[in-house]
Amino acid sequence: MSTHDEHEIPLPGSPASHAPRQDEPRDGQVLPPKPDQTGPEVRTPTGAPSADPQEAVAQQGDRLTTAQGTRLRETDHSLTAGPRGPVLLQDHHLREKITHFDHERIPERAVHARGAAAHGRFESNGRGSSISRAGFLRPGVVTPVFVRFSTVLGSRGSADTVRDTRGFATKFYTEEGVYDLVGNNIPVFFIQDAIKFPDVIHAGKPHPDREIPQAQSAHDTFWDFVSLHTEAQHHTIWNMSDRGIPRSYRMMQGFGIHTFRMIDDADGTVLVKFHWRPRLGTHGLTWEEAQLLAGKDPDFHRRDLADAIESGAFPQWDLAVQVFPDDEDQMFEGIDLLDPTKIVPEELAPLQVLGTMTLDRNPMNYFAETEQVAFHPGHLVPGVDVTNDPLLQGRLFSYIDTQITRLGGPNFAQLPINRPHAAVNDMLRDGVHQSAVHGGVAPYHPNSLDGGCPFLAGAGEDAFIDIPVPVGESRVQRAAPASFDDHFSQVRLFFRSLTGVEQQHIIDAYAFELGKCYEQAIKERQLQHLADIDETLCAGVAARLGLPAPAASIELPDVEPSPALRMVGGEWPIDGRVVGIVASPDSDEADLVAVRTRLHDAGVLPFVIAPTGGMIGGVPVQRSFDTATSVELDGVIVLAATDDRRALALLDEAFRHGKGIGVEDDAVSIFGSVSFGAEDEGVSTGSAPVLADALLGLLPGHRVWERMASLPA
Ligand code: HDE
Repeated sequence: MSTHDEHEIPLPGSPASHAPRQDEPRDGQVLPPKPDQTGPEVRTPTGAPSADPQEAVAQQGDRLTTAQGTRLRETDHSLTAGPRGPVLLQDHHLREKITHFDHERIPERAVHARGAAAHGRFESNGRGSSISRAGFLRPGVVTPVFVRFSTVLGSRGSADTVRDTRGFATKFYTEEGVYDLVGNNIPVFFIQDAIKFPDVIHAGKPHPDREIPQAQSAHDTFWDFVSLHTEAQHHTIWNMSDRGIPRSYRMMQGFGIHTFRMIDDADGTVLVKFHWRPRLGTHGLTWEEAQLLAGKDPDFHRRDLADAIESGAFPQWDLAVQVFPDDEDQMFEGIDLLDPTKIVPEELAPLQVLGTMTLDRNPMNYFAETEQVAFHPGHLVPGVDVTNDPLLQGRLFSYIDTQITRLGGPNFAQLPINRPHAAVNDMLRDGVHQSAVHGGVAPYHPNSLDGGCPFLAGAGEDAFIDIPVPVGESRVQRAAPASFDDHFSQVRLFFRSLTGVEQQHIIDAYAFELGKCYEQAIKERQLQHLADIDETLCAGVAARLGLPAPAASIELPDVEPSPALRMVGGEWPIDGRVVGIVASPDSDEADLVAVRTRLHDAGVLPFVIAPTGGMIGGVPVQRSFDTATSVELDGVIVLAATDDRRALALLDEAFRHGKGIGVEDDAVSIFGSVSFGAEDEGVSTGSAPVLADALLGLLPGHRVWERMASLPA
């Protein structure tokens, strides 16, 4: 054994013990810290930059330390008895590092495991003050928010673009405490009573024997449940529509689903339903796009949200409410407001906008923020309260309960992302992961030892109040009210309100999902429900399954369509849309720069696509033919003729998915090799600037709908 080995523990007085410390500058030996390692930024618990060093939560100083703050010189080699000897148990750094790693994962959420989130702010326009005393709804009040979007069924590593409901959960850090609006992108739910939640989720999750399929509803147990449980038919048809495969989290509506109660300054109450309206419009993928993306970019929605925010295309939503009188029967136009499987059409109760939310900051750390955030529909502030909706009542129990397992104890409200911005003075004490150091000796009420503190809010001070709503003189029972019985007329309302192309997509989705089931009886049972919803719907799906279409078994009234339910139609801002520019090293650089600049100036992200990576003149290539995919693009401009099959496939897909395509005059020879021509709808030819303008004219409509197959009018 060499007595001067570099990794040997030096004895006092031996030459090695005089070696310079690693952090002492030594010529050519110490690398400067990387830019993101120089003095970490000081941030508040929820990640906002702060000038106050007391608010720092992690990573003080720029030298590596143990968890106890002892500086380290070495972290790449375990402590061994000699260069080839065994590792010593005394290596506390090794053991600390590995032990911590062994416990890095926490249980994923039982539902909504896969998600992405962002910070932002909600600015109130003050209109809510007439119906609610909530401080965050007063005129001009700006409240920090954290929003987490999610799928429901898949596990944490599943693909983003699967057909599923999306979670849309918002945490408002108001001055009166945290308010959580824990909603979905679909305004109704599968079930009317929380007691059935484990059933519907067990049915939707992978089969217990082989644990397949992942993150899908296209399997027997799901369709077994929803066909046996007719109240699920309404939510299910929304899932089968393009709402089940959103184009982007930024282009999704959000709904509180349940009816909530608002309380004004004079204790007057109204009932409300919450809606988030995306400024960019509500848009879906096509099913083929969604399937391709699940393989080519399983992180598509997560990436889209982060990229848009990073590039300054901050997504925005208006928060709106439908308002109803708080009558004793809690019905509106024959619709039971306590039934979470029903909507109130916007034509009957228009949306009233209360303010606007802007998401403008990506999380700094996925685990600390997106994974550890804990929402709960019972996180309420003065002025917003719950109703007797039996689904909501069950949720009020579930969320805290699940966090105790998921976040390892009852103190998860102390995690930085969950900490209220309002002052907290509770009497909750101790427990696993207690990180507060509470003063005083009397965490009970009333007390005299701590001078009576904490005191209760006095009359005239704002505080949460329990409104004495009547509960009637009922007897206990296990049954739903008769007003929850109609499971079909709003399903019909949804289908018949949509455009032909949206209806066709619903037929395609049922055909796929039921086509993946093995049990004939399940398909037939579901076809019977489709017959009761709409004859054309049933006939379209039955034909694709190769089964006879049954006749309707119930008589439903005709419905007044609700055009507000349509996604197709209208023009929308195009901020953050992505356009591919197919070019080659032979392309005219001036044309390329002109197209790029024109798109960029319009708020669109231009991606230069070329046979290989590198540069075209001074322009960097973002995607090579190896990495480019049609499904991340909203339109394509071709500046270079090509016969590469990958580029031609990209163009064919873009055409099939209804995307605008522009082909420069020099590149028209591609028409001989693709499935479309210059005369097709939404395909233009001409000079580079003309093509950019033509495409910018198409993007606000989301797709060239004329090209997509539609039900006959
Ligand atoms: Fe949830 N739900 N849920 N849910 N939910 C959870 O809480 C539950 C329901 C929703 O991004 C869980 O922290 C029950 C409706 C969202 O962290 C859990 C019932 C709506 C999220 C739970 C429902 C939602 C959850 C799992 C039937 C729309 C993700 C992890 C009564 C209004 C929040 C967690 C995030 C998460 C229970 C029904 C929305 C198990 C019992 C209806 C957006 O507690």
